[in-house]
Amino acid sequence: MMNEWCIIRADTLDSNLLVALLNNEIGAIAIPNFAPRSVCQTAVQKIYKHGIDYYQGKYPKVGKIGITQSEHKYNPTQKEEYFEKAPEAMSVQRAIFGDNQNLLDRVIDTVQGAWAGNAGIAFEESLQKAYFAGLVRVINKAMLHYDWAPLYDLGWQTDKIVAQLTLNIYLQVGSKGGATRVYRRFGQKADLKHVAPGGYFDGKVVEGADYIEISPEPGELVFFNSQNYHEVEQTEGEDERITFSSFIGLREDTQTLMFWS
Ligand SMILES: O=C(O)CCC(=O)C(=O)O
Ligand SMILES: [Fe+2]
Repeated sequence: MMNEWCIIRADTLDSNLLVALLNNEIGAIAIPNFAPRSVCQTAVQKIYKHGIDYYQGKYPKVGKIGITQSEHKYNPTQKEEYFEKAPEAMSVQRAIFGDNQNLLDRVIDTVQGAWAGNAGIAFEESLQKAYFAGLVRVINKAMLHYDWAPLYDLGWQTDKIVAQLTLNIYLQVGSKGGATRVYRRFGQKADLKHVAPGGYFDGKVVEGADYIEISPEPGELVFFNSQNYHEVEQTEGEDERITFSSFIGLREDTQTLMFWS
C-alpha cells in the first residue's frame, strides 16, 4: 500500500498512516466528511459575519482570520507580539468553530488517537505561553511554496521539529478548480535563489517531481507534509474557497506532536 506516493483516503487516522506521512512515504491522508455539512455552513456564516483580514503584500490575495507565525518571524519583537495576540485569536477561533465539539479539538483528538506520544497545542516554554492554532483562510489561488518552521530560526519551540505537516478542512469550495497540488520534493535552503517577487518559488524547483492533486471536498480533512512544495490552483465560481487549518510539528526527543498556525 505504501509503495506509491499517493493520497490515502481513510475513515480515521492510524499510526501507520501518520508515520508514513511524517516520513514522506505517502502524499496525503484524506478523511472525507470529517466536518459535518452543518458545521461547515455555520462556520462560513460566522466567518463572513466576523469579517476577513488580508495578508499584507500577498498576491494573489489571501484572506484569513487568526494570526500566523509566518507574519511574526522577522524579529524578536514580532515573536512577542504573536504570543500577546494568541489568546484573543484563540477565542475568536472558538467562537467560530464551537466551544463544545470544537473543530480543532476534534482534530487534535483524532491525531492523539493515532499517536503514542502527546498531541496538543504548541507551548513556548521560554515565554510560558501557548501558540495560536486553527487559522481560517480564503485562498482562491496560492503560488508555489513550502512551509518549514525551523527556517525562521528565532528561537521558537517550532525550531526543534524534525517533520512538519499541514492540515486543512475545506469549509466551502468553489464550483470548479481549487485543487491543492503537492510535489514530492522538499524545499531546500539553496532554492531560495529561485524565489520570485512575493516570496513564492519559480516552477524550476519542482521540475520533474512527482505530484498529487487533492480536489477540495466540503468537510474533508486533509493532511500533507508541508516541507514538500505545494500550490493551490485557481478556484472558479461565486463561492470562495475557505479552509480551516493548522500545522503539526514532530519533536523527536519527546515524541510530541505540536499544533500551531
Ligand atoms: O489550502 C490548501 O489546500 C493548502 C494551503 C497551504 O499552503 C497549506 O496548508 O500549507
Ligand atoms: Fe502552505
